[in-house]
Amino acid sequence: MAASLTDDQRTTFEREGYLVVRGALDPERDLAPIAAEFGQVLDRLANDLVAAGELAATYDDLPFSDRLTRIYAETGRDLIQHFDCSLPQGNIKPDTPFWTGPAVFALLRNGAILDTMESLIGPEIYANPVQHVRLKPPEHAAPVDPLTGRPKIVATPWHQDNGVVTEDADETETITVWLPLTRATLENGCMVVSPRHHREGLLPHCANDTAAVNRNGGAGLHIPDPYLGSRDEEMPLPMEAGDILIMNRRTPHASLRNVSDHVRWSFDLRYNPIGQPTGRSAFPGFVARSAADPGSELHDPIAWTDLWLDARANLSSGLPDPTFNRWDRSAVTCA
Ligand SMILES: O=C(O)CCC(=O)C(=O)O
Ligand SMILES: [Fe+2]
Repeated sequence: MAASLTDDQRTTFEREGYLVVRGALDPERDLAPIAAEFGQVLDRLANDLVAAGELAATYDDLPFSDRLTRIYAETGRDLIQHFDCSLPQGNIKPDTPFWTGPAVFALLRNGAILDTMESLIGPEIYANPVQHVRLKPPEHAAPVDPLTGRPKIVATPWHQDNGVVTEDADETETITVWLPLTRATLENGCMVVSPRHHREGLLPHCANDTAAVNRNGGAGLHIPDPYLGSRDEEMPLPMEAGDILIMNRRTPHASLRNVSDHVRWSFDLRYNPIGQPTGRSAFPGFVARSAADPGSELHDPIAWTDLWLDARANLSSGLPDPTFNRWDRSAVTCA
């Protein structure tokens, strides 16, 4: 295992609930193909928006971040679903967009990431379907949420990843891997963690998305302020392309607002030991690595896309939406 963690790194991870591994990935080899693939997705989207009369020009002379910012600002639309490697949690239609291209699949199967996971959960590794790309636009260009009048896709509110899955996965040893495609800074909305609180169990989360914004400016499913540690414990984590952040499922974390002029671009992936519930059974995971049964590993990006196409067909067939989390919108802690 070329990229396995040292004993020191493992001890730090276990004590702090998170660890940043600097330079775990090679930006040119591991990240550039994703940027190229996303350039094509954005190109198609821009052409479709022009054809639909929603965009004046395709802006194909602009670099990715400027082009996307321009398109966010001009359309006022939340376009993230066109890029995300997951379906949304509800209202799924037969043509709901998502992106599960070969470069994204290669990232999920990245050897250095899987080696890191192997040093924490062993050699039987499942790629958990709770996975996202985040293209957080500069706040001045972000689409406005009609319900709240506030910009959308800005700060991610404080939460534990254990809190955004169903209860069956409470004891699943899910590890989160967060990685920036381009530099993540205090200004453009890097991650923030609350170290050493991961041993205190699952905290209450509020699902009420119109509630007062969380203390970092985020809205949506969040841990109410009284359950969070003190503000001076918050640890912001600026990161470079190539760095990875790994987190325990119970580490409280958030991300800052993007007050810069460019998009904060990241992926968050999750892995758990094969056979343990993922906490999102309506969505497909796959065996990423198995020493016991190498033949069960998924190596074909098209087969992966097919799993998501099947999920989309099932979830858009008119049955009630599955449950995605346990929180009751009217809970007293959320008032
Ligand atoms: O990227 C973000 O803003 C939030 C990511 C996150 O919550 C996670 O990786 O679990
Ligand atoms: Fe998270």
